Order: sequence, then structure tokens, then C-alpha cells
Amino acid sequence: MKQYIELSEEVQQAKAEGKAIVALESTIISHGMPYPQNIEMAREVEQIVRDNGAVPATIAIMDGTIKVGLTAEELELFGQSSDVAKVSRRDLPHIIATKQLGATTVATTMICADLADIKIFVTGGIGGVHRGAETTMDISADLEELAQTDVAVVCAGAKSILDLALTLEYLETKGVPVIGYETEVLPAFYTRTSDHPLNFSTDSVDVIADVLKTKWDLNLKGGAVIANPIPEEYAMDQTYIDGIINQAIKEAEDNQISGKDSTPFLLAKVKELTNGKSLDANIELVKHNTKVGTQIAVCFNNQAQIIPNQF
Ligand code: PSU
Ligand code: MN
Repeated sequence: MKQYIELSEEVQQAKAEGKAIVALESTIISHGMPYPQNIEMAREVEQIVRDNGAVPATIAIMDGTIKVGLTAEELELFGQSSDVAKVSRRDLPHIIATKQLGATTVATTMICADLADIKIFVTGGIGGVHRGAETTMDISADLEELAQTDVAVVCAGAKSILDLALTLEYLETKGVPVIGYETEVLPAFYTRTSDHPLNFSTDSVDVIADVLKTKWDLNLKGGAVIANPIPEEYAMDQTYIDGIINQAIKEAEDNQISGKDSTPFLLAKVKELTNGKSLDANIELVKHNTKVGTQIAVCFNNQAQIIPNQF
């Protein structure tokens, strides 16, 4: 196992010192945002983690290993290179064995974070059940991963390019807690609200850390979704963004986009149709998630050290 994983020096040192570590994904860099905004976002996010008392571990695949923590040069490579594979659970062994460059999705970042014993992961949005999935069966592997891998994902909910109601149903079936941070409804990424109430909501990062510890102490396998709404000042108008998303979905259908290309196509199309405004919102919500997620990671790390995990 160990031969497949390489921790950056900063992450190794954090582990030695018992510091909190926050996992970050690379698909959002290589396939979720254009260059150079992707790299600027990735750098800023890493700095926000440091400023809030933890250490960032951006995860990606290169040279036949899982890199947990990237150097500035490696980060730049993932932002610029056009031949980075989008790596979900299915793709991981192939991309490692053939020594290709791979950007990790939410699912794969969870797998790799868990291997490195990092429990808190921050991103923008998770994949979910796509609209029309009752015929296409397009359901993101992110949801299966949340069902089985013990990593919490801090995000701004899920985008309405997805079927949010079915996404919540799926998470319920799989026993994945969805915890609203300062919200009682599922945030819809670009907007703070949606029509979908959540079962759990809190204004306290301590409570979230406590719920996570309790879940894993009880050996309840799987992750959790921490849904943190986009800050008010960056939220988009719901009617406007809904119209844009509907148009993007129609263009995806017209172009017969499917499989792993679907989410990157829709993200790029939404950005184009909003003249870049969706990208600004996306960057701001990731930064906010990073602040909240790092606070959770620090609380979780403190609890894990104070409370012994044994009878
Ligand atoms: N949603 C975003 N930005 C992203 C993604 C989702 O707003 O970059 C990426 C994440 O890496 C997520 C992946 O895990 O898309 C989901 O892809 P799929 O739907 O093919 O599972
Ligand atoms: Mn899919």
C-alpha cells in the first residue's frame, strides 16, 4: 500500500506534530475551472487552510503514486496541462499503474484521504443523481463513496444541474448524514437555498466535529456531507441561474454528452452562458467552504486528541 502514496513534506510534518490536515481535490482544478483562475483558486484555498490553523493536502495522481499534498510546481502542472485524466474510483488503478497524470474527483479524493488518514475534505460541490437518471442511470460515484468511505465532505451543496431531490433520497438510502451549516435547507451551490429541507442543521462547527466523531466511533461506515451555503453577497439570482442551467442541460443533450464528460461540460457551459459570473461565485463559495471546513478539521483534531477512542 505505502508504495502508492507519497505525502508532501508539509503534510508529513503536520502528521508528526499532530496538526489538523484538510484534504482538497484536483478535479476542480483540472476539469472544474479554466486556467489561470483554477490555479489562483487552488493557491488561495491552500493559504486559507494555513491561516485557519491547519495544513492543506491537495490530492492528485502522478508518476504512479497518489500525491497527498502538492508542491507549487505540481499544482501549476495540474492547472495548465490539458492531458490530465479525470479519475473517479473506477479509473484509479489504471491511472496509477500506467503512470498518467490524474485529477481526483470527490470520490477518489475521499479514497486517497482515507488512505492517508485525513478525515475532513473541502470542495465546491459534490456529484449526485443527474436529472433524467431514471433512464440514463447517470449517478455520480461520489454518492457510493460517501456511503462507504469515512471522510466528511464540506461543500456548498449540489448544483441544480443535478436532481437534488433524488440526490438526497440516494444519500438517505445509503445512510449518509447531510448536515446544514447555518442552513435548514440544502444549498444549491450558486444559491443559498433550495426547496429541499435537511434533517440536521447547526451553527456550530464543534457540533459537526462531535457528530463526525460519534458516527465513526460507532463504526457507522461512510462519510457525511456538510452543506455550507455560498455567502449572501456572492449568491446568484435563482431564476437567472435556473434558466442558464436548463439551457446548459439542453446543449449537453443536443451534443450527446454523457458519462464522465457530463459534469465538466455543464460547468464550462454555465460559465460561458453567465459570462464568467458563475466562475466568480464558484471561487467564492470554495473559499468560504475552506474556512468553515478548516474550523471543523481543527475541532475534530482537538477532540480526537482529548477523548480516548477505547473502553
Ligand atoms: N461539481 C463542481 N465542480 C467540480 C465537480 C463537481 O461544482 O469540479 C467535480 C468533482 O470532482 C466531482 C465530479 O467529484 O465533478 C463529479 O463528476 P461525476 O458527475 O462525473 O461523478
Ligand atoms: Mn456520471
